[in-house]
Amino acid sequence: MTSKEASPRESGSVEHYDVVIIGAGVSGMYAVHHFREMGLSVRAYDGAKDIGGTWWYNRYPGARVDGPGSPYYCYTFSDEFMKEWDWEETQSEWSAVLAYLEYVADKLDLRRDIQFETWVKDVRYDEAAQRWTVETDTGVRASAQFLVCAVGALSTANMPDISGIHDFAGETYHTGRWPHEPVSFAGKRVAVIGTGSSGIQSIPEIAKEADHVTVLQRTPQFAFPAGNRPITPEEMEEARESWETIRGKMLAHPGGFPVDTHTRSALDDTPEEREALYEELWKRGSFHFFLKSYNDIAISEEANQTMADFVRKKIREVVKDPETADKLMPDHFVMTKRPILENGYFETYNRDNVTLVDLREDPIERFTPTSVVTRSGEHPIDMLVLATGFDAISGSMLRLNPKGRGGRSLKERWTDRFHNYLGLTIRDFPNLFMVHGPGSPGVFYNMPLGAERQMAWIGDCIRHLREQGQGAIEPRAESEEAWDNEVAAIANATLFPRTDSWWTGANVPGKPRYFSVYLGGSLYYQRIAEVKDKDYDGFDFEPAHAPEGAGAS
Ligand code: NA7
Repeated sequence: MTSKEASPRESGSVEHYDVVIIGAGVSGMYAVHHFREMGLSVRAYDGAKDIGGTWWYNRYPGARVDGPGSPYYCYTFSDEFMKEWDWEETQSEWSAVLAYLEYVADKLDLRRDIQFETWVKDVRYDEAAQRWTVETDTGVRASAQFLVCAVGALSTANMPDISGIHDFAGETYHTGRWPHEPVSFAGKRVAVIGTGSSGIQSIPEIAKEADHVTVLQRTPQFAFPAGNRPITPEEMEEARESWETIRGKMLAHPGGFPVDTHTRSALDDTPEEREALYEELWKRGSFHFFLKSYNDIAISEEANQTMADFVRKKIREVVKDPETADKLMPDHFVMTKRPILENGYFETYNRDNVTLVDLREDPIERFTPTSVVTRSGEHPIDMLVLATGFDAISGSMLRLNPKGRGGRSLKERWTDRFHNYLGLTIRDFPNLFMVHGPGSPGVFYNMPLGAERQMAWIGDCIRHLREQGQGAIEPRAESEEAWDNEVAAIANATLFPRTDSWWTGANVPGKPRYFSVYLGGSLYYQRIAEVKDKDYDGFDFEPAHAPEGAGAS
């Protein structure tokens, strides 16, 4: 690396770095390590008290890895982590994931380059200096040539705007901002709004303790057995021994998981064969249902129907009251909302202390200080749990709202679409890089691995810039348009855009409604490598105004 200084300089009250990273979650932590290894001076800022991002905030009861799970929801860049860290369950609880991230942070001494409890309130590009200026709520100001936004795809809470909600006088919690102090449900009447992953994970836990739980459901969901179980020491040992092969498989798989890609259509099998396979995968639990079944569930309506019918039948088998079971019947294409792994969710409706309100038939009219009122009547409550999700994928970038060339804000650029190139860069915002933002596979890929792969590209780009004596890089308008078309073409060949979901922005009123994730999986990493190999095809460069590293601010 050509950087002359790996430690920051100070001028006046401004600290100077090569790279400022916003966010110290899974991606931001890796960014600190990666750019530091390159010899760059780095500083990360995070509003939380410590590392973890999503895992710092989402500590609601029942919160677990809601995907293919441990031990593969992990960093892959260090063999040592795999050798040393023992995962204990296949669907680790939030506290276990946080413990792993704390171990990584200690091991790499990451915290010395992260400033916690510091909210970045303004970032602006200084065109003359070719640098970003960062203002924080603690008064710390920084300047950096590169800005890496690891702000979280699921970080900005979606708060429902319901009449009287602020008048409700009882305890109110959003699952994505769960308190660090214990929350007691004992003897309380609790209402939960939302039946996505967070609602479906927390409702069974709350129901075990609460006096009564009223579930306010807008959309019934497909949920699959999590199949959580302990990982035996032998299994952990086996994973360690075959780590090289496993990592190779993760890199090859479209979603970044160590399984073979499925190659059969659901329609190639007879109904009996399909039933047998679904039954087997249902028993195994976890994401096997998607990763090891058929390749056209998200593409063909007919294939989709076979899986959807199977799951609906399973829900009916579990839920004893037929009226409640009716309300729980999902009617969208299975998999086109984020698949959910559950631990006793449907059984919870067999308890006497749980009531399901179908908001499609019986909408919320208002809150009072002591109740929620739906069309059919009043439900007195002591506590409100908002499991209402996030302004996902683009929301945290818009909350940061960087100001680029000419002081133009991201909110001004992202009115109709989340314009970007490669899911990494945005025109008018030179030297700014997004991680897991719109236009990238983000939430459709194993996120720690995705962060590593995106960071490798960003690091190469920075190196290229410095080696070529360039001061700034920025995508062309036509590159953004072509990328947008590519993202749309891949998505439109599937059933995903046809369902209202947080993937399509439908959960947030007023948000542009379209599928902004790059669905091509590992193809994405080939595409960004091609761009790099063609000397950053589609980008404009600007020669450095001042010698490398010499900030003008
Ligand atoms: P999700 O999956 O977005 O779920 C939010 C839930 O809240 C969902 O059932 C929504 O219904 C419901 N919701 C949202 N706003 C309202 C209002 N205003 N009224 C009634 N119901 C509402 O968020 P999660 O936190 O559960 O999970 C997010 C991701 O985190 C998850 O997918 C994993 O990747 C980890 P809707 O379906 O929009 O009708």
